[in-house]
Amino acid sequence: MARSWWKEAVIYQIYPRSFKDSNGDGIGDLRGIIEKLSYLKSLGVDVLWLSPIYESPNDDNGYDISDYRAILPEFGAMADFEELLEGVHARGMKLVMDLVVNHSSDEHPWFQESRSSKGNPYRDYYFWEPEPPNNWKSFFGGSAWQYDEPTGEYYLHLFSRKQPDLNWENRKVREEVYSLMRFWLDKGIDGFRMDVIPFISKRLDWPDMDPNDFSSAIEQIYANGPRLHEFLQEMNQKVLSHYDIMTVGEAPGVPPHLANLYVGEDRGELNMIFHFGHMMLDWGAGGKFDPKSWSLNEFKEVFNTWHKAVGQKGWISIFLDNHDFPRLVSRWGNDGEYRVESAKLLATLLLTMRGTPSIYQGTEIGMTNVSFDNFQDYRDLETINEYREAKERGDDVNALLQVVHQVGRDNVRTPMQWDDSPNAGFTTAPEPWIKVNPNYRDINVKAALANPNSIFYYYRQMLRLRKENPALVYGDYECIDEGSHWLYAYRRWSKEGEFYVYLNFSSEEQSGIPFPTGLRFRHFISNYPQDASFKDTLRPWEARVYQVVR
Ligand code: ISL
Ligand code: CA
Repeated sequence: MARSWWKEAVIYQIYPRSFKDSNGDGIGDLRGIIEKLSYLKSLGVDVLWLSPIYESPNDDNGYDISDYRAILPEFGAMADFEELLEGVHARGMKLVMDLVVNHSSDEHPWFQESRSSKGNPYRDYYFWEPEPPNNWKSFFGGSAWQYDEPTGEYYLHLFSRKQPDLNWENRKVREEVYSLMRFWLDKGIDGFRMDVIPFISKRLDWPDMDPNDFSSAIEQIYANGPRLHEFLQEMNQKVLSHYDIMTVGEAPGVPPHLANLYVGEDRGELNMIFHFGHMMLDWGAGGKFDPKSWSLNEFKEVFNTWHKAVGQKGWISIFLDNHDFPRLVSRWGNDGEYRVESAKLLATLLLTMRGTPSIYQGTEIGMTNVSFDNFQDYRDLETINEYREAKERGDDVNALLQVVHQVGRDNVRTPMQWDDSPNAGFTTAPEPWIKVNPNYRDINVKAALANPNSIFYYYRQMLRLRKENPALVYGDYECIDEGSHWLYAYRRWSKEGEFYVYLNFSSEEQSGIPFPTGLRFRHFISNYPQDASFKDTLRPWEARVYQVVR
């Protein structure tokens, strides 16, 4: 398989609003990121992915863009961006930006024009229908079709009403997108993370969805539309192939068997995708606010299936949390008694998997979910809309609050915890835009840096080991635990090395680890002190990696 820098890189995702406020207005900004570049470099990550920093009315925190070529003033000016890019490059890192072109903001001039009259030249930049042609639901509640007064027609929005879907059938729309991509690439950025890219080609016969199964609708109705790959190939020929960049498509609704259509090396589309197999394991028929339980075996099956599907032909990116999902330690680990151990176990998983790992801000210090007592403290429109709808339906909003504590997106959007001073050192303002997690006095960067056994240093060590061992990047992968309910064990190997990974996904001590016979193991890394008496036993949330001595 061809070697590439973007396969060997590790991504760190920054949610700028919540990372670091430099000017005391309670909102994270670009100069805040500049202040922390040396910190990020010392962690050992290679690529910084910034969630959107463009001009936006912030209905969906920047995922609704009103000017693709301007920086949101709250975040800074273009000069700050250029300084940031220079600072990233000066430290030998790279910068990837978010490309949100399935939809724009309704405040984008294109949409302002489009809605103004049926004959406007921008009318075809969006989808307009005299009546809703189907029963599609928006991701953020309610119908995906919104009536618009000026022309008396309905427009399509798969996300909020303020995020109208762009019409990629229109060549002019595609050219606009390619041109704005070149604008940023010519400034020297190193790639794009592409928001809901599988959704850009619509099924124009407008089939109905199964109203009781939102998860299937994503795959069968919204994603993987008829002209999708034609569009991606065109984008690649016209733009991507002219630059040495990283492209990673956010790919909800893409099942494993379609993966290589996006990322197969012979396809000329994207470098890799973020798949959602594990991220939607706990979605019930009603979607994310209707959660169901998941099992470790289903979780492992996701990784096994994706590995087989992509094989030697394509590449994926691995993530266990991001700005849309709960904190990884709260979701897949134990954020109470075994927070440190389980966070390190998950770091071991993330950084020994095949695929380019992506670390979300704060995960490197083991930040956890937050439980606000009051809906008033939530900021995410998804949560706010769900609350409003639940009230309208007469549902028990206290029960919903418990669900929000588990799955709400604000779990990962509370400010980055830098130290134990007020508001976690995120801002000098009395009130940040969203409240800090009250556990910041214990969980913060300053404390992590002062403790040699911290999660931070474990990440740093794991990042270094990954870099030193190409077998962990390019090597093959095979799950070897035979369906255990507590153990996730696998092997990674290539001509350059061989590793066995054992992860105890439980809060109990477990024995009976199926070590292979006839191999000489050398201890590689572990999240507990080494102790011969535990040779055949894994302590709660213990992660142990062995290297085969040849
Ligand atoms: O956030 C989700 C569930 O709570 C996902 O279903 C999410 O909506 C989906 O993965 C698409 O996400 C992306 O596009 C959205 C934006 O709100 C998300 O932040 C972004 O990551 C619309 O742009
Ligand atoms: Ca600020």
